[in-house]
Amino acid sequence: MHTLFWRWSSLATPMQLSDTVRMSDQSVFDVDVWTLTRFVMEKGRKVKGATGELTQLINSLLTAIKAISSAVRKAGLNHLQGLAGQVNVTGDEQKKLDVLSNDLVINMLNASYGTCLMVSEENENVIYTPAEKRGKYIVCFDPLDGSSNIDCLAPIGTIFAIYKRTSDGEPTVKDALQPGNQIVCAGYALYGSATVVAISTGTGVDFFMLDPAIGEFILTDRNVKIKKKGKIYSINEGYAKYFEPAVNEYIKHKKYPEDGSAPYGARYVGSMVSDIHRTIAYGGIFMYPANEKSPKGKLRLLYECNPIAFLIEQAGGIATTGTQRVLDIIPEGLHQRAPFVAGSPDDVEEYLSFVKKQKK
Ligand code: AMP
Ligand code: P6P
Repeated sequence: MHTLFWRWSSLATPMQLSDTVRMSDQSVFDVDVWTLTRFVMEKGRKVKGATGELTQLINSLLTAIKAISSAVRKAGLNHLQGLAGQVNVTGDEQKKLDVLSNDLVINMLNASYGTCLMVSEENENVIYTPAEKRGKYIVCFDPLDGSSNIDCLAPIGTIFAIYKRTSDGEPTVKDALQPGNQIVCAGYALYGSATVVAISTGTGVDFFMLDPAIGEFILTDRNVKIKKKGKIYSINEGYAKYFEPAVNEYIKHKKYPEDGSAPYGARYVGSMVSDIHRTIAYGGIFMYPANEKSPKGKLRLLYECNPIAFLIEQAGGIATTGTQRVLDIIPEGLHQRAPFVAGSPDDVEEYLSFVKKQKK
């Protein structure tokens, strides 16, 4: 009798049906399913000298993500929506789900014995792993990004970036202030119509969908690549009054193309993970540039810009501040902001041509 994992054939990756057992109701039993846990273990086993610490850390993080997914979907029933009354480091009022998600990630990472230090959007200072549980990794994360969308049930997400410590002895804040080009692993979870994890350890991006029936993330898209050019631009045009001229010139070009091409579609959720996942899946450009009100933009470098820039580049896209590659920024502060424009290479290059024109 097989140990049976089943899922709807529509989610199946193109695989030999010999690996699955078709049932009368058209669902299929996958007796050799590729879960994210298995995928990460397989990758780790292939690395000479790997101790399994990173694998254990990633799988512990997945436990937190599964629990957050469950909490997000029950928030209305469990009265987890609404304000927790506290205010986080960025001055946003903390919602109960924010606090719960932050605690889940911190506890699961401490329990992984893989981290020595963490940076969370919800904590002003670094979080040190208790000495007896320390490993060699630093994790920068936003436990629940887009939380202003919680009460209207719009998609929200968790974002993380994992670095290897550079110091010996006691970990310090300096271990967390590494440029994004040092990232060992980065990913996001999107709590949307389904829960999906996009993850990369530097050899491409893979998508995994949560199958709630078995509580496992199932591989659905292998080595995802972003389109060279898309048809969607994504920016909060409510700030147009404060944008630099090049940004408004670029947006105008997308709406009224002078070359006879079709105008782009506009999409903006206001939840970075949701806007980015669509950009990777469909192509196009996502923009949160600097503006008069926010000279460095709004998005945080360590736990929004860097992990997303890493994934975008792994998918064949470009992530820039408008003047430099996001991943090359040398961080100076835990919660510093960075202008962020990312997506299909042809679209980002076209935006940069408008920035260059403005400088002349
Ligand atoms: P470890 O000793 O298990 O923490 O692994 C040492 C290094 O091997 C990590 O920093 C990664 O660069 C690589 N590595 C280990 N496990 C994995 C994995 N599951 N996927 C990709 N790379 C891995
Ligand atoms: P605005 C959510 O608060 C967030 O940090 C990102 O997820 C999102 O992309 C951005 O802010 C939205 O900001 O100013 O357009 O509401």
